[in-house]
Amino acid sequence: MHTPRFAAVSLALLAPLAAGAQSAARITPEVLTDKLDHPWGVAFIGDGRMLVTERPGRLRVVQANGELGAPLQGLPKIDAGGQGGLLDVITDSGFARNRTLYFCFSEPAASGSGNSTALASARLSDDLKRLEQVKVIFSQKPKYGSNAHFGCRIVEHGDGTLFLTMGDRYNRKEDAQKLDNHHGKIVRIRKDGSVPKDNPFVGKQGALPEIWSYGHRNAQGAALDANGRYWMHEHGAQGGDEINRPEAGKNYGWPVITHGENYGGGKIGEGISEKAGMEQPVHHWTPSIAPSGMAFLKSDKYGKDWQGSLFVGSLKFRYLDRIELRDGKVVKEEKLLADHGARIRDVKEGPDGLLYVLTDERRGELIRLRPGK
Ligand SMILES: [Ca+2]
Repeated sequence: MHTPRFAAVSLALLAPLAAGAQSAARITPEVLTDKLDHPWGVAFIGDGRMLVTERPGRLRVVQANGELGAPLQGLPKIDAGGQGGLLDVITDSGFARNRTLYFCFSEPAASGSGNSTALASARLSDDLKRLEQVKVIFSQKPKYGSNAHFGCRIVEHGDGTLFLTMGDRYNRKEDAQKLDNHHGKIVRIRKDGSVPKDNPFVGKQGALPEIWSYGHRNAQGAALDANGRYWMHEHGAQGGDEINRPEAGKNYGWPVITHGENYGGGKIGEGISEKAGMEQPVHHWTPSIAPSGMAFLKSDKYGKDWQGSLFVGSLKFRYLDRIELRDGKVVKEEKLLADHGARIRDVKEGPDGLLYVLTDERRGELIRLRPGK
């Protein structure tokens, strides 16, 4: 059995931030396991157990003490490689009754080459060893030959629909402004894969009816806030990573407007950052932090002033960002886990009110953040 390892948070690294020392003392990272290969998403299935995806194409049950189960049987064919593979997983809001989960992955084309992001539902077997009734309920169109920008964060909305983020596939950024494809979009579907009648482009000639919002680049984080509103963040290019609160039918600007530039310099699109008919982000990061994972903290386990904070992982700068919002604007950011030195892939609040973090490494970790030293 794997013994959890404890590490103290260095106060020195967090000292430049206002109130950083006070907050740093508030968490102790408890590494439950470091035996995950590029873990991407974590979901909670009761009794302290979790489901964790590994990008190469495995889904495992992890016990409360960090012990890993064997990979679950029953996954569909996955086109793993580059940024693609088995990506996010969530449990249904009725999981305790129906044992249903949803996962997304890079799906190979049925024939020929190419892939795209797909979303599947399944039932977790009673013995926790396999997936049953696996059904692909949505496939991003078109299939395309790229191993980048799959997006792939799943959120169940309060109305029972599923929101899925999808990237622009890196080389197809112009598609993000066109409604005849799913590149650079957020889609909203029902749990059986059907299209809700009140989706914004239902009945519009030439538009795919699953689309909720468009003009996105590559979103690897999404979450509901305490009021049930849907938020997400997305990678910019060089600079211009964004937090958005996508609303039905709206255009979030990529690649026409951005606060970033091309890798190595040079303007993107029209080289402008605002335009009529295109939404401004709630917040943008330049330089890019390469965000992944997103959670609004509901519990007061870390003190009242952390309750409601937004947590976002940084892959590039290797920290967990705690973000305070007021009136829909970012008023404060605080770097956590900076001395842990790992690319943060996902962050979720568990049923115990504690935060859980995945690190994007070959020996990837599942970390529980314990309150206090
Ligand atoms: Ca934008």
